Amino acid sequence: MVEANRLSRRAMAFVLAGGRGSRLKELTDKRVKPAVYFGGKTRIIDFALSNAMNSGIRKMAVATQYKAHSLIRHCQRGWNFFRAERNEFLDILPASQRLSEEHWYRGTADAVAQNIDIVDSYGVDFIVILAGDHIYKMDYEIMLREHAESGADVTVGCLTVPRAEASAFGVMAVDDSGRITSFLEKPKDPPAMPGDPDKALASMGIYVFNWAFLRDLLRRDAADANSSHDFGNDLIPAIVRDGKAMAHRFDTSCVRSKGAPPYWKDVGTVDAFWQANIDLTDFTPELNLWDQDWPIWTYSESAPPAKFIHDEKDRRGSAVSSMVSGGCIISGTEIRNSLLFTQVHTNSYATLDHVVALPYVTVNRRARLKNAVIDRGVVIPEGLVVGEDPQEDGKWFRVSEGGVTLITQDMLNRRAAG
Ligand code: ADQ
Ligand code: ADP
Repeated sequence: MVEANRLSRRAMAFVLAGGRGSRLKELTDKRVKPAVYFGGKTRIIDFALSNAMNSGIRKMAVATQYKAHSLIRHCQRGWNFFRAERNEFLDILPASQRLSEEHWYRGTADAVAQNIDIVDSYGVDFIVILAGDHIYKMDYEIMLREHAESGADVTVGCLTVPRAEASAFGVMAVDDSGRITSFLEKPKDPPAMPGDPDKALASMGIYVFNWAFLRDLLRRDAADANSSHDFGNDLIPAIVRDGKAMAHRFDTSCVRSKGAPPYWKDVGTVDAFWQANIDLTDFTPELNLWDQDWPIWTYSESAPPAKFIHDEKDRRGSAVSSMVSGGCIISGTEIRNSLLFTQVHTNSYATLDHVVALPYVTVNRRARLKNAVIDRGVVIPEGLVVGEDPQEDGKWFRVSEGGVTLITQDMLNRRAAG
């Protein structure tokens, strides 16, 4: 039971899930990044939504725009357990040009601005703005409390990152009280943290606002012809300049297993996506999906347990240091350090090594796959070898900078056609 005095009961989560996002290449050809599968059962957006749920928030909205079908279907199937009669819900807000017929969501702030009347109708005091595309576990109640206690106009979630990677983020400086004194969106030359030239303080793109304050700000921003209507580009820098913006350090609210470092990942590239999934097969993974105190909720099909079969020649079907989901059938295949989603079927004499196979993949006999991501529903033909000769792989498949091969059915069809 959630305590009645929790601020999360007076807050809503607004999840931004409408960005184009193209660095995941063909994995986002048909689905937006938040809808991409992650971790064997879940999709990326389940992390933000589960965090909200586990923090005690019972009002959620998801703003969608591009390639939203699989995301909407997933939310409808998996996040339909709210009780409307207790004023609990998850609302899907497609860019439907409700207020003006001129624009889709122009930027992240516009995605909220175009739904001001809807958010108003929820009657909340606080709004927690989240990105739908990060993997992490975080208790937003702690951030809400800090926000309320400091009397800030906005509180921005942040963490330290290597300075060399900081150009991808909003980078801030804070004073001793935690007040943000400067905020630069994606600076070419990110400022370092005091006393630590190799680190920078990065925005996670997570913001807590008093709703009344944000509503006024959004109305003014909507009328500003010079604004790109984006939180990171426009609104946050303006509040740092003219108001009171506080930083909230993720390491005080992250949910982690004992001794593990704070875990927050943007699985925005094929390499990062592959690595984060493979990391789950580690002896003690930094991201603990087994934690019953902070479950990651999702829609999952009902499927029988995974089955491992010795074939007729007594070839062993086995998986070591791997995660194998329900509905999988591993028949005479040797599998190492791999993650298999629901309903993956593999056959005799095949080997999988450091492979991420999305749902409904079939691997036919004698295929040898290494360091690969296989898209949903792909049928790997008999004898296909991947991960041994990057030049050959590159002829048909997408080989990432880090040497991971992404395989989709379209690529295999082109290869089959010669
Ligand atoms: P970016 O990583 O560039 O920077 P952005 O492209 O603004 O993030 O997307 C943030 C979220 O909003 C994503 O979930 C995306 O899908 C969604 N989104 C983008 N455009 C949208 C639109 N028009 N309508 C609806 N949703 C949209 C931001 C901040 C940085 C911060 C990083 C952290 O601007 O300051 O450091 O996030 O990752
Ligand atoms: P292999 O090519 O490795 O010999 P098969 O495709 O012949 O593998 O299947 C081996 C075993 O896997 C079967 O005997 C059966 O138990 C199980 N199996 C295969 N496909 C299915 C399926 N669609 N539903 C249930 N069980 C299946």
